Amino acid sequence: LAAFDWADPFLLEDQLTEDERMLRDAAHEFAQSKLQPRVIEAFQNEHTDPAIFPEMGAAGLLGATIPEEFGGLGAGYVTYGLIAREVERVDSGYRSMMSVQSSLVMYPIHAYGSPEQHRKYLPGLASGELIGCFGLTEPDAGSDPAGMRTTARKTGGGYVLNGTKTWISNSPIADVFVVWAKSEAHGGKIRGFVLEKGMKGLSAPRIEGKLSLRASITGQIAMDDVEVGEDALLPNVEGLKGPFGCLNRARYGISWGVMGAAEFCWHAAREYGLERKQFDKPLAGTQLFQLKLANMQTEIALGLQASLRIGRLMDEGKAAPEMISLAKRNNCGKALDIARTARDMHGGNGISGEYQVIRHMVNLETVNTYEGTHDVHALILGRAQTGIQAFF
Ligand code: TGC
Ligand code: FAD
Repeated sequence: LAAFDWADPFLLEDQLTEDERMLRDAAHEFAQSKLQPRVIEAFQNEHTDPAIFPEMGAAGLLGATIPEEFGGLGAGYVTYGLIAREVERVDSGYRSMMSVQSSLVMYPIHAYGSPEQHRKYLPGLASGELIGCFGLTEPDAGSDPAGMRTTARKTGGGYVLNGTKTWISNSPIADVFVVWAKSEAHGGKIRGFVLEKGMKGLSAPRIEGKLSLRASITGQIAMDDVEVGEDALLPNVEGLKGPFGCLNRARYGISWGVMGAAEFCWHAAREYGLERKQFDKPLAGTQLFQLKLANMQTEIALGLQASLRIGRLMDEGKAAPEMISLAKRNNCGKALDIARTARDMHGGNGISGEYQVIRHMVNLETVNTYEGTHDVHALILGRAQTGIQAFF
């Protein structure tokens, strides 16, 4: 039998292609050299550096699955997941910036947009010269986006949009706004629109004072009679399947990302326990400490295998949204437990920003909630196996 690699129990490494490993290594190097040095201060001061977008763009991290002709990498979904894992190993907020840009802005423009929209937006979004955001959630429509109130009214040459989106990642610094609205001209169906910073009636105030995801800026999108041309409409999708098509990709990426945050916490707890002595022996030499490390290792190894499997199925066109719900839900919940346990294993030091585990812990509270809460994904899985919807 082969030797056991404690850090990679199921030899995930061997299941990746050479290209995937190479792109993963580049993402790791970028995240550790460019993001890790600024994150402690960024989180402490609730500061988002917009320069991160062009830096990510130059490193090839934006729009990994978008074809090369539009500035993407033309890579598969496993590569996208590996990038999310490396970025979130540093901070969930930085992964959020990357995944909104890639899955929630570039993906819908590519999948549902016109050739003109492709040319106009995708290269700038891929390079990070343009920053994007995705407006689905509203003050009175979170888990139930079908209840949205934002409307698009047809005019002679286009549409007038009215409504408020809230809790929108990147919105205060965004140039490009992918917004979902009920369109009267399409029988009240949900349609996507691409708005641009500076349009009359469009503003994006910042939400201050978050105690989670502080390195990623969040805001509202307020639309007060925003007039757009026909060319702002995403022509190729109608209904909730438009935003959900984007969410499938982002949720999948999150399932990898949170495992990166969890791995950070696991490794930190292990190292801390090997160094720190109490009762004349290393904490890592106690049964309770080892039980916690074994639980972390187990959940991470299983979670990564699930994400890898789904990524391969996505590349083959065989992934179902429920598979993604299962992995998003379970990996977020397990990562949150792991971060909380790692915080505890660091004792008093665990509450200090310097040790970083409490930052991951509070970040993961957001990740467990956005893109469909832990409970909402349970209801999606419950519906799939009983045939009975229990949302209302
Ligand atoms: P339901 O009746 O289930 O479906 C309505 C239509 O949508 C289609 N659909 C999907 N299509 C593709 N992929 C999916 N995952 C889909 N889920 C549903 C469905 O086939 C149907 O199509 P059609 O053609 O028949 O009309 O809709 P419902 O209203 O009953 O939905 C219920 C529920 C709870 C599942 C859903 O609304 C839900 O998932 N809620 C969670 C909301 C959510 O995830 N919001 C995310 C906001 S964005 C965000 O958080 C970004 S944070 C990013 C970051 O910073 O990283
Ligand atoms: P609610 O839907 O009000 O849920 C509150 C609680 O009730 C939860 O525990 C939920 O599980 C539970 N619940 C809801 N419905 C049911 C039910 N039927 N049965 C049982 N329990 C239920 N949105 C965007 O559109 N774009 C973004 O870029 C974006 N970025 C975000 C960034 C951050 C930092 C945060 C915090 C959120 C972001 N969101 C974004 C919004 C996010 O998607 C929503 O917060 C999320 O979908 C939950 O909606 P809600 O906050 O309205 O909670």
